[in-house]
Amino acid sequence: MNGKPTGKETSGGFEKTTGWLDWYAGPSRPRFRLPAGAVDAHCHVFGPGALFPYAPERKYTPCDASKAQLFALRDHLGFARNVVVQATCHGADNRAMADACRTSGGKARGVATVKRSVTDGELQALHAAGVRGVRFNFVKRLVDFTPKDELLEIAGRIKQLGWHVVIYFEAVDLPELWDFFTALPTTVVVDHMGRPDVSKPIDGPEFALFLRFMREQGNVWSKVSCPERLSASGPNALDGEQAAYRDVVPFARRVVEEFPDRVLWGTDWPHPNLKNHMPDDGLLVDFIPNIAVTAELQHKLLVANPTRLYWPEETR
Ligand code: 0GY
Repeated sequence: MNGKPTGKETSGGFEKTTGWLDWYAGPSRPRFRLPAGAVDAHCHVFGPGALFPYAPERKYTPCDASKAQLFALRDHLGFARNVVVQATCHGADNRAMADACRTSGGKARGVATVKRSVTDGELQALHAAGVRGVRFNFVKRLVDFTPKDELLEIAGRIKQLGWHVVIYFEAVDLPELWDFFTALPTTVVVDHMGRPDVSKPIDGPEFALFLRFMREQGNVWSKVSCPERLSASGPNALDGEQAAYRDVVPFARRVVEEFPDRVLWGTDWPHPNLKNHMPDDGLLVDFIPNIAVTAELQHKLLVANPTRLYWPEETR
Protein backbone atom coordinates (compact mmCIF):
# COMPACT_ATOMS: atom_id res chain seq x y z
CA MET A 1 0.00 0.00 0.00
CA ASN A 2 2.39 2.76 1.16
CA GLY A 3 0.50 5.85 0.23
CA LYS A 4 -1.45 4.38 -2.64
CA PRO A 5 -5.12 4.57 -1.70
CA THR A 6 -5.99 1.59 -3.86
CA GLY A 7 -9.38 -0.01 -3.82
CA LYS A 8 -10.94 2.22 -1.20
CA GLU A 9 -13.92 3.29 -3.22
CA THR A 10 -16.76 1.13 -2.07
CA SER A 11 -18.02 -0.90 -4.95
CA GLY A 12 -20.83 -3.28 -5.73
CA GLY A 13 -23.55 -0.68 -5.30
CA PHE A 14 -22.84 0.01 -1.63
CA GLU A 15 -22.28 3.56 -0.47
CA LYS A 16 -20.16 3.90 2.63
CA THR A 17 -21.53 5.43 5.82
CA THR A 18 -21.23 9.22 5.89
CA GLY A 19 -18.49 10.62 8.09
CA TRP A 20 -16.60 7.36 8.30
CA LEU A 21 -12.89 7.89 7.82
CA ASP A 22 -10.99 5.86 5.22
CA TRP A 23 -8.28 3.66 6.62
CA TYR A 24 -4.78 5.11 6.63
CA ALA A 25 -3.18 4.14 3.35
CA GLY A 26 0.44 5.04 4.08
CA PRO A 27 1.26 3.61 7.49
CA SER A 28 4.71 4.34 8.84
CA ARG A 29 7.18 1.55 9.37
CA PRO A 30 7.14 0.86 13.12
CA ARG A 31 10.20 1.67 15.14
CA PHE A 32 9.32 -1.23 17.44
CA ARG A 33 10.61 -4.46 15.88
CA LEU A 34 7.95 -7.11 16.38
CA PRO A 35 9.26 -10.48 17.62
CA ALA A 36 9.46 -13.28 15.06
CA GLY A 37 6.11 -15.03 14.72
CA ALA A 38 4.05 -12.03 15.92
CA VAL A 39 0.30 -12.29 15.30
CA ASP A 40 -2.07 -9.39 14.59
CA ALA A 41 -4.91 -11.06 16.50
CA HIS A 42 -7.71 -8.60 15.72
CA CYS A 43 -8.27 -7.29 12.22
CA HIS A 44 -11.01 -7.43 9.61
CA VAL A 45 -11.63 -7.65 5.89
CA PHE A 46 -14.49 -5.68 4.36
CA GLY A 47 -15.79 -7.04 1.06
CA PRO A 48 -14.91 -5.96 -1.49
CA GLY A 49 -18.63 -5.32 -1.65
CA ALA A 50 -18.87 -6.34 -5.30
CA LEU A 51 -17.50 -9.79 -4.45
CA PHE A 52 -18.71 -10.26 -0.89
CA PRO A 53 -21.82 -8.11 -0.37
CA TYR A 54 -22.43 -6.42 2.96
CA ALA A 55 -25.21 -7.82 5.12
CA PRO A 56 -28.68 -6.31 4.74
CA GLU A 57 -28.98 -5.97 8.55
CA ARG A 58 -25.68 -4.05 8.94
CA LYS A 59 -25.57 -0.84 10.98
CA TYR A 60 -22.82 0.76 8.89
CA THR A 61 -21.32 0.37 5.44
CA PRO A 62 -17.53 0.43 5.47
CA CYS A 63 -15.08 1.26 2.73
CA ASP A 64 -13.79 -1.89 1.08
CA ALA A 65 -10.71 -3.39 2.70
CA SER A 66 -9.56 -6.50 0.89
CA LYS A 67 -7.51 -9.47 1.99
CA ALA A 68 -4.68 -8.38 -0.34
CA GLN A 69 -4.57 -5.01 1.42
CA LEU A 70 -4.61 -6.72 4.83
CA PHE A 71 -1.78 -9.06 3.87
CA ALA A 72 0.25 -6.10 2.53
CA LEU A 73 -0.22 -4.33 5.87
CA ARG A 74 0.82 -7.50 7.74
CA ASP A 75 4.08 -7.64 5.81
CA HIS A 76 4.71 -3.90 6.06
CA LEU A 77 4.30 -3.86 9.85
CA GLY A 78 6.31 -7.05 10.36
CA PHE A 79 3.60 -9.41 11.57
CA ALA A 80 3.86 -13.08 10.61
CA ARG A 81 0.16 -13.87 10.79
CA ASN A 82 -3.37 -12.50 11.23
CA VAL A 83 -6.54 -13.43 13.05
CA VAL A 84 -9.37 -12.13 10.88
CA VAL A 85 -12.44 -11.37 12.98
CA GLN A 86 -15.89 -11.30 11.42
CA ALA A 87 -17.21 -7.73 11.49
CA THR A 88 -20.87 -6.90 11.96
CA CYS A 89 -21.21 -5.33 8.51
CA HIS A 90 -20.98 -8.86 7.09
CA GLY A 91 -23.51 -10.28 9.57
CA ALA A 92 -23.34 -14.08 9.68
CA ASP A 93 -22.11 -14.30 6.09
CA ASN A 94 -18.54 -15.41 6.71
CA ARG A 95 -17.44 -15.70 3.09
CA ALA A 96 -15.05 -12.72 2.98
CA MET A 97 -13.35 -13.68 6.26
CA ALA A 98 -13.18 -17.39 5.41
CA ASP A 99 -11.83 -16.64 1.94
CA ALA A 100 -9.07 -14.51 3.47
CA CYS A 101 -8.12 -17.32 5.86
CA ARG A 102 -8.31 -20.05 3.23
CA THR A 103 -6.10 -18.22 0.76
CA SER A 104 -3.54 -16.88 3.24
CA GLY A 105 -1.13 -19.78 2.87
CA GLY A 106 -1.67 -20.74 6.51
CA LYS A 107 -0.95 -17.20 7.70
CA ALA A 108 -4.47 -16.36 8.86
CA ARG A 109 -7.00 -17.91 11.16
CA GLY A 110 -10.48 -16.56 11.74
CA VAL A 111 -13.34 -15.84 14.09
CA ALA A 112 -16.83 -16.25 12.63
CA THR A 113 -20.35 -15.13 13.41
CA VAL A 114 -22.94 -17.89 13.15
CA LYS A 115 -26.61 -18.34 13.82
CA ARG A 116 -28.38 -21.24 15.47
CA SER A 117 -29.33 -22.45 11.97
CA VAL A 118 -25.70 -23.12 11.02
CA THR A 119 -25.25 -26.77 10.04
CA ASP A 120 -22.52 -29.08 11.32
CA GLY A 121 -21.25 -29.25 7.74
CA GLU A 122 -20.96 -25.46 7.57
CA LEU A 123 -19.06 -25.40 10.86
CA GLN A 124 -16.71 -28.09 9.53
CA ALA A 125 -16.12 -26.05 6.38
CA LEU A 126 -15.33 -22.96 8.47
CA HIS A 127 -12.92 -25.05 10.55
CA ALA A 128 -11.20 -26.26 7.39
CA ALA A 129 -10.88 -22.63 6.24
CA GLY A 130 -9.09 -21.77 9.51
CA VAL A 131 -11.85 -20.54 11.82
CA ARG A 132 -11.17 -21.20 15.51
CA GLY A 133 -13.80 -19.08 17.26
CA VAL A 134 -17.18 -17.37 17.14
CA ARG A 135 -17.91 -13.78 18.08
CA PHE A 136 -20.85 -12.69 20.22
CA ASN A 137 -21.39 -8.96 19.93
CA PHE A 138 -23.31 -6.98 22.57
CA VAL A 139 -22.49 -3.45 21.43
CA LYS A 140 -25.94 -2.03 20.84
CA ARG A 141 -24.95 0.44 18.12
CA LEU A 142 -23.54 -2.47 16.08
CA VAL A 143 -26.04 -5.32 16.35
CA ASP A 144 -29.56 -6.31 17.28
CA PHE A 145 -30.03 -8.53 20.29
CA THR A 146 -29.53 -12.30 19.83
CA PRO A 147 -31.29 -14.40 22.50
CA LYS A 148 -28.84 -15.76 25.06
CA ASP A 149 -30.20 -19.31 24.80
CA GLU A 150 -29.31 -19.25 21.11
CA LEU A 151 -25.78 -18.07 21.91
CA LEU A 152 -25.33 -20.72 24.62
CA GLU A 153 -26.46 -23.39 22.20
CA ILE A 154 -23.90 -22.16 19.64
CA ALA A 155 -21.18 -22.07 22.32
CA GLY A 156 -21.92 -25.68 23.24
CA ARG A 157 -21.63 -26.76 19.61
CA ILE A 158 -18.42 -24.92 18.78
CA LYS A 159 -16.80 -26.22 21.97
CA GLN A 160 -16.82 -29.65 20.33
CA LEU A 161 -14.56 -28.23 17.60
CA GLY A 162 -12.11 -26.85 20.17
CA TRP A 163 -13.12 -23.27 19.31
CA HIS A 164 -13.53 -20.34 21.70
CA VAL A 165 -15.96 -17.44 22.07
CA VAL A 166 -14.99 -13.81 21.48
CA ILE A 167 -17.20 -11.28 23.25
CA TYR A 168 -17.54 -7.58 22.51
CA PHE A 169 -19.35 -5.33 24.98
CA GLU A 170 -19.15 -1.92 26.66
CA ALA A 171 -17.93 -1.63 30.28
CA VAL A 172 -21.27 -0.37 31.59
CA ASP A 173 -22.97 -3.56 30.37
CA LEU A 174 -20.69 -6.04 32.16
CA PRO A 175 -22.85 -6.36 35.32
CA GLU A 176 -25.90 -7.29 33.26
CA LEU A 177 -23.94 -9.73 31.09
CA TRP A 178 -21.91 -11.29 33.93
CA ASP A 179 -24.08 -14.39 34.46
CA PHE A 180 -24.17 -15.16 30.78
CA PHE A 181 -20.43 -14.70 30.29
CA THR A 182 -19.55 -16.85 33.29
CA ALA A 183 -21.80 -19.63 31.97
CA LEU A 184 -19.89 -19.92 28.68
CA PRO A 185 -18.22 -23.34 28.46
CA THR A 186 -15.19 -22.37 26.36
CA THR A 187 -12.22 -20.06 26.51
CA VAL A 188 -13.67 -16.55 26.30
CA VAL A 189 -11.77 -13.67 24.68
CA VAL A 190 -12.85 -10.10 25.45
CA ASP A 191 -12.42 -7.51 22.72
CA HIS A 192 -10.62 -4.29 23.66
CA MET A 193 -10.62 -4.87 27.46
CA GLY A 194 -14.40 -4.58 27.54
CA ARG A 195 -14.14 -0.96 26.38
CA PRO A 196 -13.23 0.81 29.63
CA ASP A 197 -14.02 4.49 29.98
CA VAL A 198 -10.42 5.61 30.41
CA SER A 199 -11.50 9.03 31.68
CA LYS A 200 -12.58 7.23 34.84
CA PRO A 201 -10.03 6.20 37.46
CA ILE A 202 -8.24 2.94 36.81
CA ASP A 203 -9.03 1.91 40.39
CA GLY A 204 -12.72 2.82 40.07
CA PRO A 205 -15.52 0.25 40.28
CA GLU A 206 -16.00 -0.23 36.54
CA PHE A 207 -12.50 -1.37 35.66
CA ALA A 208 -12.23 -3.19 39.00
CA LEU A 209 -15.17 -5.31 37.91
CA PHE A 210 -13.44 -6.15 34.65
CA LEU A 211 -10.25 -7.15 36.48
CA ARG A 212 -12.33 -9.24 38.88
CA PHE A 213 -13.96 -10.91 35.89
CA MET A 214 -10.54 -11.94 34.57
CA ARG A 215 -9.23 -12.87 38.01
CA GLU A 216 -12.15 -15.11 38.93
CA GLN A 217 -12.69 -16.63 35.50
CA GLY A 218 -9.50 -18.41 34.52
CA ASN A 219 -10.93 -19.08 31.05
CA VAL A 220 -11.23 -15.36 30.20
CA TRP A 221 -8.63 -13.67 28.00
CA SER A 222 -8.49 -10.04 26.83
CA LYS A 223 -7.36 -8.19 23.76
CA VAL A 224 -5.47 -5.12 24.95
CA SER A 225 -6.15 -3.50 21.62
CA CYS A 226 -7.79 -0.35 20.26
CA PRO A 227 -6.16 2.53 22.16
CA GLU A 228 -7.35 4.73 19.28
CA ARG A 229 -10.96 3.80 20.07
CA LEU A 230 -10.68 4.20 23.85
CA SER A 231 -8.44 7.25 24.11
CA ALA A 232 -9.55 10.80 24.76
CA SER A 233 -5.97 12.12 24.78
CA GLY A 234 -5.39 10.90 21.22
CA PRO A 235 -2.33 9.92 19.23
CA ASN A 236 -0.05 12.85 19.96
CA ALA A 237 2.64 12.26 22.56
CA LEU A 238 3.02 15.25 24.87
CA ASP A 239 6.78 15.00 24.99
CA GLY A 240 9.50 12.36 24.71
CA GLU A 241 8.33 10.76 27.94
CA GLN A 242 4.66 10.28 27.27
CA ALA A 243 3.20 7.90 24.79
CA ALA A 244 0.52 8.31 22.18
CA TYR A 245 -2.88 7.31 23.60
CA ARG A 246 -1.32 7.84 27.05
CA ASP A 247 -4.66 7.69 28.88
CA VAL A 248 -5.08 4.06 27.74
CA VAL A 249 -1.58 2.96 28.76
CA PRO A 250 -2.23 2.29 32.49
CA PHE A 251 -5.35 0.24 31.73
CA ALA A 252 -3.74 -1.96 29.10
CA ARG A 253 -0.51 -2.27 31.07
CA ARG A 254 -2.42 -3.42 34.16
CA VAL A 255 -4.12 -6.19 32.19
CA VAL A 256 -0.89 -7.30 30.49
CA GLU A 257 1.00 -7.41 33.79
CA GLU A 258 -1.67 -9.17 35.81
CA PHE A 259 -2.67 -11.69 33.12
CA PRO A 260 0.42 -12.09 30.91
CA ASP A 261 -0.64 -15.50 29.62
CA ARG A 262 -4.18 -14.45 28.65
CA VAL A 263 -3.68 -11.32 26.56
CA LEU A 264 -3.70 -10.72 22.80
CA TRP A 265 -3.05 -7.68 20.64
CA GLY A 266 -4.37 -6.59 17.26
CA THR A 267 -4.38 -3.56 15.00
CA ASP A 268 -8.17 -3.58 14.43
CA TRP A 269 -7.42 -2.59 10.81
CA PRO A 270 -9.32 -1.18 8.91
CA HIS A 271 -10.72 0.46 12.05
CA PRO A 272 -14.48 0.47 11.54
CA ASN A 273 -16.61 3.35 12.73
CA LEU A 274 -13.92 5.92 13.38
CA LYS A 275 -15.07 9.42 12.60
CA ASN A 276 -12.55 11.73 14.32
CA HIS A 277 -9.16 10.13 14.05
CA MET A 278 -7.82 7.33 11.87
CA PRO A 279 -4.68 5.78 13.35
CA ASP A 280 -1.42 5.18 11.56
CA ASP A 281 -1.02 1.41 12.05
CA GLY A 282 2.76 1.82 12.31
CA LEU A 283 2.29 4.09 15.33
CA LEU A 284 -0.16 1.62 16.83
CA VAL A 285 2.59 -1.00 16.74
CA ASP A 286 4.88 1.50 18.44
CA PHE A 287 2.31 1.67 21.26
CA ILE A 288 2.95 -1.99 22.18
CA PRO A 289 6.17 -1.53 24.22
CA ASN A 290 4.35 1.01 26.40
CA ILE A 291 1.89 -1.63 27.57
CA ALA A 292 4.13 -4.71 27.42
CA VAL A 293 7.35 -3.34 28.75
CA THR A 294 9.67 -6.35 28.70
CA ALA A 295 10.71 -8.67 25.88
CA GLU A 296 9.13 -11.55 27.80
CA LEU A 297 5.74 -9.82 28.07
CA GLN A 298 5.93 -8.80 24.41
CA HIS A 299 6.64 -12.37 23.35
CA LYS A 300 3.68 -13.71 25.32
CA LEU A 301 1.33 -11.00 24.02
CA LEU A 302 2.34 -11.18 20.39
CA VAL A 303 3.60 -14.73 19.81
CA ALA A 304 3.05 -17.33 22.53
CA ASN A 305 -0.55 -16.51 23.49
CA PRO A 306 -2.06 -16.12 20.00
CA THR A 307 -0.18 -19.19 18.79
CA ARG A 308 -1.58 -21.24 21.69
CA LEU A 309 -5.12 -20.11 20.89
CA TYR A 310 -5.14 -20.07 17.09
CA TRP A 311 -2.40 -22.50 16.06
CA PRO A 312 -2.56 -24.92 19.04
CA GLU A 313 -1.21 -27.76 16.92
CA GLU A 314 2.17 -25.98 16.98
CA THR A 315 2.35 -25.86 20.75
CA ARG A 316 1.33 -29.40 21.61
C1 0GY B 1 -13.95 -3.56 16.18
C2 0GY B 1 -14.84 -2.53 16.71
C3 0GY B 1 -16.00 -2.10 16.17
C4 0GY B 1 -16.74 -2.74 15.14
C5 0GY B 1 -16.91 -4.05 15.00
O1 0GY B 1 -17.76 -5.92 14.00
C6 0GY B 1 -17.80 -4.71 14.03
O2 0GY B 1 -18.50 -4.01 13.29
O3 0GY B 1 -16.25 -4.88 15.78
C7 0GY B 1 -16.57 -0.87 16.73
O4 0GY B 1 -17.31 -0.18 16.00
O5 0GY B 1 -16.31 -0.57 17.90
O6 0GY B 1 -13.37 -4.33 16.94
O7 0GY B 1 -13.80 -3.67 14.98
